[in-house]
Amino acid sequence: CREKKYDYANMPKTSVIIAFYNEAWSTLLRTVYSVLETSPDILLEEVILVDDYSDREHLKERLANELSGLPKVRLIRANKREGLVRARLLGASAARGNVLTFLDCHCECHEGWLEPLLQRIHEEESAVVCPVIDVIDWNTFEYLGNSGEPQIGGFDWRLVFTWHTVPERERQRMKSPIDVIRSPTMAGGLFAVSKKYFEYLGSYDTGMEVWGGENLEFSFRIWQCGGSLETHPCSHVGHVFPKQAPYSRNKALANSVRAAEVWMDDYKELYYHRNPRARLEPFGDVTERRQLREKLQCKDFKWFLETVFPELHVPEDRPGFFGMLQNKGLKKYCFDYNPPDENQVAGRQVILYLCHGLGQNQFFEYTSQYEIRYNTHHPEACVAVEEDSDILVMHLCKEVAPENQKFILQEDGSLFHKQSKKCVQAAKKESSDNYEPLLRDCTNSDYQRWFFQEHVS
Ligand code: UD2
Ligand code: MN
Repeated sequence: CREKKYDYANMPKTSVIIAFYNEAWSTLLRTVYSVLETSPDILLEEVILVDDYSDREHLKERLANELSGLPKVRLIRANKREGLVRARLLGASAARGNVLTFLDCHCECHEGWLEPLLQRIHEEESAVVCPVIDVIDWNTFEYLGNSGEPQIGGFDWRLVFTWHTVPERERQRMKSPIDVIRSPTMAGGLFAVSKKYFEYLGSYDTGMEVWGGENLEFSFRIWQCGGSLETHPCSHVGHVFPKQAPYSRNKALANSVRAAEVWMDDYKELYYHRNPRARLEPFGDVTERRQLREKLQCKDFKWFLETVFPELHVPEDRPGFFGMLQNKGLKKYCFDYNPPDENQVAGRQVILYLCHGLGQNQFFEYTSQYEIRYNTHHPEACVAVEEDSDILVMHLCKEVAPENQKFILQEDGSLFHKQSKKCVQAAKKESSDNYEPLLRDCTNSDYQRWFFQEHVS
C-alpha cells in the first residue's frame, strides 16, 4: 500500500460527513483532528459535522468555538432529532465535494486512508468503498488496529450484520492483495460514495429512524441496482465499538422491516419466521422506495443471494418443519439454545425452556437432509450427538450432514437419532431438577414426541 502512487491532480475531492448525537468531547474531536491531519489537502473539500440535536452541554457553544478556528470544518445543527439517516443526509445536501465520505463520530483516520477510497471511485463511479475498520479499545482508547486479513460483511436471517473471512472465489478474482475486496454488505458507518451516484441510487430511506437497518438496506440496494460494494485493504480507519450507545436503539426493528419489505421479495418470510415480532412491527409507508426499485430496474433478491452472497445458506422452511420444537408430554417446553457468543455459535448443549414464540434462540429448522438447524445465526449450527453421549449439543453444520447430526422426525412425532438408534426424550438426569432433551431407548411416551409450532398456542 505504501508504494502505491496516486494521481492527485485528477482525483475527486471529498466532503467528509460526520453525524453525531451526544458524543463525548474527546472522541468527537479525535475524529475531526485525525481527518484534518491525515487527509491530503488537495483531496479534502471540507469536513461537515452534523449535530443531530444533541443536548449535552459541551456540544453547544464550546464545540462551535473549538471548531471555528479549524480550516475546512463546518458545523450544521438539526432542528430536531433526525436519527443517523436523515442527519447524514443533512450533511450530504450541504456538501460541495464530488465524493461523500461518511464517518462515525468516534473514529481515528490512519495515514493514507483517503487516497485509496477516492482513487477507486475515480476509476469506477458506481463503486461504494469502505475502509478496513480497525478497533479502538473502548476502555483505554488505544488504537489496536486489526489482526489478520480484512473481513467482509454479511448478514444472517435475523438481519443482523456479520463479519466473514474473504471467500475463495473472491480471492481468485482479486488481482493482487491490495486490490479491492467485494463485500455483500457493509457495517454502515464508514464509506465513500460518489455524490452523484449516491443521489442516483436514492441516497437513504428517510423513513428510517435513529439507528439500525440502513446499512443492510443500502448494501442490498447498491448491489441489486447495479453498483458494487467494496472494502479497500489499504484504507484503514479506527472506530470505537462502545459497550453501550448514548441513546436507545428501539427503532432498529422497524428499519430492518423496511429493508426486508423493499428488497428481499419472498425471502423476507425467512426473516419473519426467525423474528415473528418483526411481522407485527409498524414500518410505515415504503411505496416510494418500491417505486425507486422499479425505476432503477434493480435485480431481485434471489440474484443477490446467488451472485453476491452464495456463502449464505438459504433455509428451506418447509411448512410444518420450522419454528419452535415443542415437546408433547411436557406441553409448554421447547428446544432452546444460547450460543456462547455472537461470533461463536457452536459448542453448548441444547436445553428445554418455556416456549416463548419469539423465534430467535428457540428457532429451529428441520431440513430435508434430516438436520435440525439452528439457523438464525451465520455460520449455522446443527443439533448433534457426540460419541457415547446422551445429550444434544450444537456443532457447526456441514456441507453434507454427518451421521451424528441426522434425526428423523417421524409421523408419530418421535425424533429418532439414526446413528445411535435412540429417541430424543424430555427427561431429567438423576442429579437434576430440569428436563433436558436426552437420548433414550425409544418408547411410546409422549415425552418422546415433538412437533413444530410457529406461535405459542
Ligand atoms: C454501526 C455503524 C453505524 C450505523 C449502524 C447501523 C460502523 C462502524 N458503525 O453501528 O454507522 O451504520 O451500525 O445503523 O459501521 N447518530 C446520530 N443520530 C442518532 C443515532 C446515531 O447522529 O440518532 C450517529 C452517532 O453519533 C454515530 C453514528 O450515527 O456517529 C452511528 O451510530 P453508532 O456509532 O452508535 O453506531 P455503531 O457504530 O454502533
Ligand atoms: Mn459507531
